[in-house]
Amino acid sequence: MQIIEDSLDQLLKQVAIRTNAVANREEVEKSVRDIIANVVKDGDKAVKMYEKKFDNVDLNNLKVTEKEIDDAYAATDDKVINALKLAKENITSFHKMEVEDSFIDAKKKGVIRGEKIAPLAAVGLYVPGGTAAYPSSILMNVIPAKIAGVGRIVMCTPPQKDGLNQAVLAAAKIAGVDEIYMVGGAQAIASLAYGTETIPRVDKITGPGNVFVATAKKQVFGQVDIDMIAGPSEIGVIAGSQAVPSQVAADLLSQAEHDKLARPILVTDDRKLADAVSAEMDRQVALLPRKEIAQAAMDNEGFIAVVDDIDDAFRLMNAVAPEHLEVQLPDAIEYLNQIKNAGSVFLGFSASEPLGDYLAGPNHILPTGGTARFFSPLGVQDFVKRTQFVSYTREALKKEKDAITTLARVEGLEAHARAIESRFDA
Ligand code: HSO
Ligand code: ZN
Repeated sequence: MQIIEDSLDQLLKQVAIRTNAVANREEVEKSVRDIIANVVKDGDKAVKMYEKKFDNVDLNNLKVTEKEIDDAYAATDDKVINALKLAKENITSFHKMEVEDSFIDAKKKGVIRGEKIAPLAAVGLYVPGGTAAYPSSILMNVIPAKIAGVGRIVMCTPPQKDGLNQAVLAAAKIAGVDEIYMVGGAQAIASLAYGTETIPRVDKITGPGNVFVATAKKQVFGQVDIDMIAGPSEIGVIAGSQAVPSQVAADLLSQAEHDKLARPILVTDDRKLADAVSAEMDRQVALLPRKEIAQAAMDNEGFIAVVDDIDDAFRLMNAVAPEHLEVQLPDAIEYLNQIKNAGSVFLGFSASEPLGDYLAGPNHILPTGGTARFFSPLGVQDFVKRTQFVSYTREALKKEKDAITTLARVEGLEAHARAIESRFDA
């Protein structure tokens, strides 16, 4: 990978150029708009037409049957089932700690105020087709929704030439998905957002997808809620001289193999480590089944930056705001406060990123493309909404009456003022 050694100012400039979000192409926006309009107009008929057009399948039934799901589960290797169950246990115990409580306050005489947290009624999960259909991502999406108390979890995934991926169906069963539909692309997102005769309308759509899916999610936002728009995976590693080059290289490659536009980044204060990691990556990438993808990511997006000291490494990495950040330094936990922008942080020499992708328990649906500046990992909080409430006695209202009517009249809203005063009419 390219090694850059420069002043922090110059490196920060380079990072700013590299992390600008890619604009969506206009034609995609237009065809997605048409697909959504047709699904709204013609429902299942339009969905089947698009499945024929884009996935080349004639679908009679969009819904995957219970039997198909049970058969897939039964056909999945026990080792896979057990690994999924262990992952579920860890993800569940972690996400249970995210649950927020409703509150009620009655400190002021005659006044009750509060906020009630309640689950969304129905959520839709999009699972991409092909090799990007990850069983682990199903657990990561569904478990927080379940813990939040979501009543209905609907999954959409495109039909595949040789049938749906068994491990995906098994994961859906283990996670507790309620129903699965064989629909992909923008037509799936439109169906979930507006509902068809077969596919129910949901309140929120989560899950990654290609540019059509991402564009459709943006276009239906407001009709439904969506999670963040997932971009290619990123891994930032901050490592000092004690790090083991072969391990740093292996971790960088773990995310490089996701996508040709994945972003593996190492920032170090040790030029020798930079050279050794670069050499290791070249050696290891050649041995990977997905070497073309990983190599493209290294060439397109990857870089190694050599900085003066570890404080500068954190400054630079905060500007990158990577999806995953590994801190391969002794006493790594001591640096937690220096990390301002990162989706998920892996502390110490043994916390290799795939630990978080599969098993540790924190979510792996994370902000990418620099959006860790303002977005958070997917969690229980994403599947609830808050409703606030108040109750006042007449005496309590009397004390605030003048302030309310004053503000109402300053805004020229006489009926507001009179509504309050009506409680005190003789
Ligand atoms: N690293 C990916 C998630 C994933 N990895 C799924 C393996 N499977 C998200 O950034
Ligand atoms: Zn991964």
